[in-house]
Amino acid sequence: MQVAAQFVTSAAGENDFPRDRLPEVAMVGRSNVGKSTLINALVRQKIARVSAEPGKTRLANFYRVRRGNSPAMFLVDLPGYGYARREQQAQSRDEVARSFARLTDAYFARGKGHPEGTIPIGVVLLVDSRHPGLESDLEAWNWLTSTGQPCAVIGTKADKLSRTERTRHAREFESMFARPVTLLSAVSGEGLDELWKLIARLPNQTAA
Ligand SMILES: Nc1nc2c(ncn2[C@@H]2O[C@H](COP(=O)(O)OP(=O)(O)OP(=O)(O)O)[C@@H](O)[C@H]2O)c(=O)[nH]1
Ligand SMILES: [Mg+2]
Repeated sequence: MQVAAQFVTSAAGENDFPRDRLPEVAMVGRSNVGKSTLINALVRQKIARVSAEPGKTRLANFYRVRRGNSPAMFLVDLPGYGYARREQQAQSRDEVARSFARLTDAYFARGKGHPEGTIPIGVVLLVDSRHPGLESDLEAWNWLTSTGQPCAVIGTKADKLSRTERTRHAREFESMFARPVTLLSAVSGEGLDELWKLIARLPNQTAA
């Protein structure tokens, strides 16, 4: 299916968020989990910057996408959590966590209380398929679900798993998040169609 996609803006805070009131799906996850790579795989273009060095995406990047005849929407690449730049270690990790929290708080606040009505926002938490059970992923999940937005979890980099790991990790993720977790790969393309379907319905779903 044809996908049209363009970069719209990089936002450092609420004043920079786009004014178009389109449905949005935000990609959230630890630094290096594969958020930007996944957006590129979904739209089959290199629009999101992927770097060898983790922690590069420090802003909320908005991409306007249209798949086939579906209505236009935004995919949003949010900064990764759990990462402090080496040169910023003089600054505490807490400060990095706080600046991440400020941006994401401002981002999720837009879903609510706007005079023109709420913006439908869905959240996809990305977790690394190789590493089930990370405390930081569970904390992120608990925080995201507490925002009241509809949320889903997917596992990235499934191409790196053996068959036995795949079965075992899928089970571990399922018990961790109390729901099935689709494992997919930006490299092999496995699971991308399923993710598109999820993206289309998530923003208008009621929160779990
Ligand atoms: N094998 C494999 N590697 C992947 C996959 N997705 C991403 N990667 C690799 O993982 C690394 C991190 O990917 P990014 O897309 O930059 O991760 P990110 O979540 O955007 O990272 P930050 O912007 O730092 O938060 C890159 O080296 C990617 O090539 C995947 O599905 N399979
Ligand atoms: Mg990135």
